[in-house]
Amino acid sequence: MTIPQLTLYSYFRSSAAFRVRIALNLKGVAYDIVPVHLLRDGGEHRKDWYKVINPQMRVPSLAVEHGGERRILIQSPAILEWIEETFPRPALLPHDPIERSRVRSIAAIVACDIHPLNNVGVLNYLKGPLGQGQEAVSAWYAHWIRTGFEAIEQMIAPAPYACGDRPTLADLHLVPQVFNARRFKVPIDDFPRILAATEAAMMLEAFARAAPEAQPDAE
Ligand SMILES: N[C@@H](CCC(=O)N[C@@H](CS)C(=O)NCC(=O)O)C(=O)O
Repeated sequence: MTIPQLTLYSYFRSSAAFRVRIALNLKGVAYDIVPVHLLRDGGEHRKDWYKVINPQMRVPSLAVEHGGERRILIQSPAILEWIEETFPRPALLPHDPIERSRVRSIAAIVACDIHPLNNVGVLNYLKGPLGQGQEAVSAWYAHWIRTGFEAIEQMIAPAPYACGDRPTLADLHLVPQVFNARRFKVPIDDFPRILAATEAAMMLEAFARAAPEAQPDAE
């Protein structure tokens, strides 16, 4: 198979982009990064040049160039599926369908029930049009992380990764969400399983190289 040329539109602190960086690193696939700053100058993701790439004006986006054709993928779950289907090894899902479903459910708690409530646009809407102060916004942020983590903590038994002896989509979602929690000083010390799985994953070069501080646009 000819390997497509990949360009990831990323922001170092974006946890959705972090998931995709981990997946590409685990698969050993090369990619270029084009940083898109979410705060500078009103947000580069809102500029016309980026809107052409991603009509939703969010990161990540993944440009796939192959045989003279350039296609853009958006939405990290859809991008991760494309990565898994295009580069099947190492697999990011277990073989057993029940286990696959468990992994997907942990990923979905993060991607569908925590992250969408806490992204930049939502927090700005709380602060701006809804007139909420920093204290209320921080409480909101912590509430949704802790609510999701309470469920995930009961669903995993690190061995050493969230769902067994290999990193899966569960770890790809969990680790960036833990980074976000720490950045916003959300108390998570009472989730020892989540912390153990995160620590194990971060020992892997693929995760460490995807971390916000290792990015070319890190500040
Ligand atoms: N469901 C989307 C979420 C993407 C998303 O919200 N990305 C954030 C950064 S982590 C973003 O671009 N926020 C910009 C904004 O909310 O204006 C995905 O998983 O790709």
